[in-house]
Amino acid sequence: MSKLNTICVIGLGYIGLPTAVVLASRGVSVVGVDINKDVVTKINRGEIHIVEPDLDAVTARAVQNGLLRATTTVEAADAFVIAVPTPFHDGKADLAYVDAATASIAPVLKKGDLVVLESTSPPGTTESMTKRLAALRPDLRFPNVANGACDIHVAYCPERVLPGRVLIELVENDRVIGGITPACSERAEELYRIFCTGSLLKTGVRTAEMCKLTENSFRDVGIAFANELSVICEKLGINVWELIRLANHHPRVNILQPGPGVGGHCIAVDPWFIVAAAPEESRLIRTAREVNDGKPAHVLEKIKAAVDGARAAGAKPKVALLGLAFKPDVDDFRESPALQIAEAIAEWNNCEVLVSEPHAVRLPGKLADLNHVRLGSSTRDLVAEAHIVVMLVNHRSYNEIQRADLSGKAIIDTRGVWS
Ligand code: SAJ
Repeated sequence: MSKLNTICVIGLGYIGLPTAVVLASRGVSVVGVDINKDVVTKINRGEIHIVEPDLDAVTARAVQNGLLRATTTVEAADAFVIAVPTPFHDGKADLAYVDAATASIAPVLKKGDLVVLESTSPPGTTESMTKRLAALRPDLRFPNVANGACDIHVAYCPERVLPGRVLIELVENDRVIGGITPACSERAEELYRIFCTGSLLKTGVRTAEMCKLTENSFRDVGIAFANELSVICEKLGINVWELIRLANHHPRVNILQPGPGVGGHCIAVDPWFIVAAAPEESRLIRTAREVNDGKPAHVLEKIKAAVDGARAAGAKPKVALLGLAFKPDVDDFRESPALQIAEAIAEWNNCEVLVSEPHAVRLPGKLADLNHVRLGSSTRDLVAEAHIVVMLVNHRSYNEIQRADLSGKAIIDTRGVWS
């Protein structure tokens, strides 16, 4: 089988761009494709459009060395990696971007090429993609489970990297590779061997698709357990943080941390792919989603009670909200429960909202341009000014706020920082 000299990565987002850059850093010639002209222009200048530690320097080097080039149209290559979004709306996965990527590579495919789908996808998507390619290119033989012989190899290989550690985890994490046939898995293994130091675990295509969904659902169910415990403990007058610390001393117990809800574009979304594929059977997975999605409303009730209390005492309350990102120490606000909570409070219009978010230069979303919502630069000053302090995201920089700074204020601590 010929070497993979040129690789075309389609979708230059949170996964596609780092993958393209890491491949280029191993001496492979990479063409990155994105429909967004601004993204393409930026990358060709050696700059990046997302925030991820060290990605800027590695991208600049790859572009300078001539190994990474971005474009808006797909070009011929030895391998194609599809890393486009698969949003979930109205109870089902929207595969329009995968379909568009599939249609775009069909005309340039040649005998011996490899096609890998990385986008989070419902089981069966890679097989449908292969059938579509076969219909578009009747001159080439595509793989199917019944007939191993083929001109094009096709596999699914999910990404599993943690935002904030992408360049490390892309290289070091183990990867699951699901070829349509065993020969497809082996061909895809050649691609990941270029930059992965972790184990490359070969399996069937549907198992690989389901594996990604399973990993994120497992975490979602775990967080839901912690979130449900936090609500139970509140009712029973028990400190949930102490309870979890103690229970986790058991050698086979490892409870995750409660919070204001689950955010980000993966864990809050991927379990729905499983629920959509098997609605009747996915009882626990669905309930976990509902528990986690219900947590912001529960936090809001507590904040409302504190605001009503302060107003009854005659004050126009000032509420300090610490953190808006979807999790600590990132600047990503997608599906953020903290942002959802802040936007809901802003709509009440009955208190002044003081926001601390060290990772934002301006207020995101619906919070921008509201007179009664203010982004402060000093968290310490915001806390000093507030009647009510709400810990939403435990960014490292908030360690400077001690319990003593909160004396006389109502505290709603969703992360157990001061508990
Ligand atoms: N969270 C809690 N309690 C916890 C842990 C997390 O409330 O104990 C919350 C966070 O605050 C955040 C959300 O859950 O709102 C998700 O954060 P996360 O750090 O668990 O995960 P993500 O979304 O940043 O990345 C996940 C990872 N998946 C798993 O750990 C199984 C990552 O490896 C995946 O690559 C990524 O999803 C993805 O792209 O699918």
